[in-house]
Amino acid sequence: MRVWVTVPTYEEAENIEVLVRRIRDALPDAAILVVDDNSPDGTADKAEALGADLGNVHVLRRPRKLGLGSAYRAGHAAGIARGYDVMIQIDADLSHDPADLPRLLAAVERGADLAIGSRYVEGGSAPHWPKRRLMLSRYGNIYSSFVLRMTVKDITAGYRAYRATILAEIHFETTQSTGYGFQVEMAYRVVQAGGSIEEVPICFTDRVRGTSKMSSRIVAEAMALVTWWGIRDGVKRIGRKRD
Ligand SMILES: Nc1nc2c(ncn2[C@@H]2O[C@H](COP(=O)(O)OP(=O)(O)O)[C@@H](O)[C@H]2O)c(=O)[nH]1
Ligand SMILES: [Mg+2]
Repeated sequence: MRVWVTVPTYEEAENIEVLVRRIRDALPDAAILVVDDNSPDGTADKAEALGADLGNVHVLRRPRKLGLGSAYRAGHAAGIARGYDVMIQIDADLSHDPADLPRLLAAVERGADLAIGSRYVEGGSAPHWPKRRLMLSRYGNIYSSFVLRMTVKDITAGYRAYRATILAEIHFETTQSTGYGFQVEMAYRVVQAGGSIEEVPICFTDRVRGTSKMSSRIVAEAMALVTWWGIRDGVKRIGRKRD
């Protein structure tokens, strides 16, 4: 299968080179796309220089910080337009270990439409995460799975591999989330479309260099959207029962 790896970046100049090299080591034939939102620290220039050296590394430069969801939409769309079979997304801050890429890909090759690198299945972990972040993530997951009636353990995880056909089927380009809610929205759509999801255990190591772009606004957006989808689809279910 031809693999397209999207790396969203905002101020990851300290991480991008190590990350891209490790992706290349793990999946030598995969194409890599860095989607950079005009990082002031010159991340895009670094990625471009690296691409000239390694080959098959592309850079999409966007004019300003447009959000993580929007970066993934652009990255996956570029891979689909070029006819790739599997679209992978991985954070640039080395919290997702590229050495896990073959296992993620293998899950799709075995038949999964979406493989999620999961912290919350057996064998998964997030050992160095500050307690506050871990709690936020745990509660976010519990809330989302309750409201959306999903059994996925790590719905907010950003380390993923999608089969191209499922992306087309769920019309991923029409998703609404600008931030982290994108992960939930996409997993929810896959389930609604009858797609299969496999959670692959990973050890999530928190970033060592650079700073997190997580903000309370992003959390609020995700919570509001999840609540809205839950209500909207709950009303639809009741309507169907009445008919
Ligand atoms: N292109 C782009 N990348 C982003 C944006 N926000 C975050 N990222 C990237 O998305 C990934 C996850 O963000 P991070 O700050 O590590 O979030 P955290 O792991 O939840 O603390 C990293 O690779 C960031 O550089 C954005 O607005 N645009
Ligand atoms: Mg991070």
